[in-house]
Amino acid sequence: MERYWNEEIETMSREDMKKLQDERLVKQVKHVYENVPYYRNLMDEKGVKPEDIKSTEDLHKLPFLTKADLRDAYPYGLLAKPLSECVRIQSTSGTTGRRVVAFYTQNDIDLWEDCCARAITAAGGTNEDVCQVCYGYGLFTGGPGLNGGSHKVGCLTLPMSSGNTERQIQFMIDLQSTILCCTPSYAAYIGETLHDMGYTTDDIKLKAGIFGAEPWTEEMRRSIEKSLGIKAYDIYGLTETSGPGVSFECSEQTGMHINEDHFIPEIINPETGEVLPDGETGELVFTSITKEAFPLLRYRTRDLCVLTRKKCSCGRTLIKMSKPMGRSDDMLIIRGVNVFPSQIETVLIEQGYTPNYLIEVDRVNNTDTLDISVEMNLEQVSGDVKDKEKSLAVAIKTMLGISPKVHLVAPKSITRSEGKAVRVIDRRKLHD
Ligand code: DLL
Repeated sequence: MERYWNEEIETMSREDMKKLQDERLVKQVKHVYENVPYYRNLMDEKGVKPEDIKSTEDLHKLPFLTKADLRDAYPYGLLAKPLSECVRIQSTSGTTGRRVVAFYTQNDIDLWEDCCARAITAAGGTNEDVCQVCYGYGLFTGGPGLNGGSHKVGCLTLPMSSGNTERQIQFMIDLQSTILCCTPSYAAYIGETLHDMGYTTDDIKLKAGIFGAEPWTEEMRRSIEKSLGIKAYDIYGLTETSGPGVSFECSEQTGMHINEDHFIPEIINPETGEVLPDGETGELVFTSITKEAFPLLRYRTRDLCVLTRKKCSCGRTLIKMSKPMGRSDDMLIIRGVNVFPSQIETVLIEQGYTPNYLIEVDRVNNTDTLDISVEMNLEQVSGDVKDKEKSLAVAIKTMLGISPKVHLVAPKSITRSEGKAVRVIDRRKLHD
């Protein structure tokens, strides 16, 4: 039987949800206009007043906010509450430019943790569970968010953070963890280490994993499910919108339900900003209608996905977003062709390779080059490696339309990830 954390909200009729969103949106726009001069200026420039926003139908009248605005306004420029009412900051793990700093009142933390509790409950979590949280703790939102959600549900919470993988497994066995929360790439690494240590899935009690913070494919999902003997659930979010828990997967595993009582989603054409109908792929935009300290309106996530309102077998009425195929700025343009690392991952796993790979792009004599190093497992090492490289290159060409150079490399030679995996090195950027 499907469990809900907040059945009333999660299964609310569309009419009631719309009413709730309308009310909250009107209030939020007023709150932002009155308290955030930066956004007030943007609204004034566009000639929009809070009174013009009466319902979600008026959302399109509001200006967008982008990461560039967050950088401009760093650190306090988008704060909508006095510092005396803020109790926490979290920040992005970003390596370029200024970090994004997000602020929380106590109420913001409560609502955020509540969203994570919904995700844990949808993955089957109850107060009988032992929940091992191996997302990073600290400024990154993964650890604190899932930790708070796990407490709310009443799970015995193991605040492991990432790293020290053999110790993770020892705790998993000794304490009989039933739920694992980490990035999918770290989950794959934990699965691999479990088997390397001589254990099997019979030695652990895990039943579910809650994995997110980076793009991962269906093929990767199946591979993790097999190596850990679990059902793997996706979870999505970003620092700017509090962190994990903006959306989460249910037992149907066909996309993530968005917590629409807190976040109104839109899909736009990333080039023109035009709002697209449900079912079309575009950039996801969120308006947070309950956040007090850092309430972003029409924030452009740069994540590309599709929204669907198809009825879900779990009974939730919350709209669903597809797995983001990557950020619009993660997309590689190689010899004029759009390439997402996730497309390459799909082919590799389908062809029986490990999810350990590195994509390197460069420009030689004005031509883009694409080199993909793929790790073999022990059985793959025997036989004609050159032949295998050729046939993998053909399979990737069929998917992408361009030819890569494939290098099959020795087992364990590609660095494992304990957080967000780095799968692409684009050297063209270094020459520019
Ligand atoms: O990654 C928050 C998070 C923590 C989500 C733990 C889920 C689990 P940021 O570091 O700000 O926040 O990165 C946000 O990561 O815009 C997406 O591009 C990507 N991302 C997050 N979840 C997913 C997912 C956290 N399930 C950025 N699938 C987002 C694909 C994801 N990409």
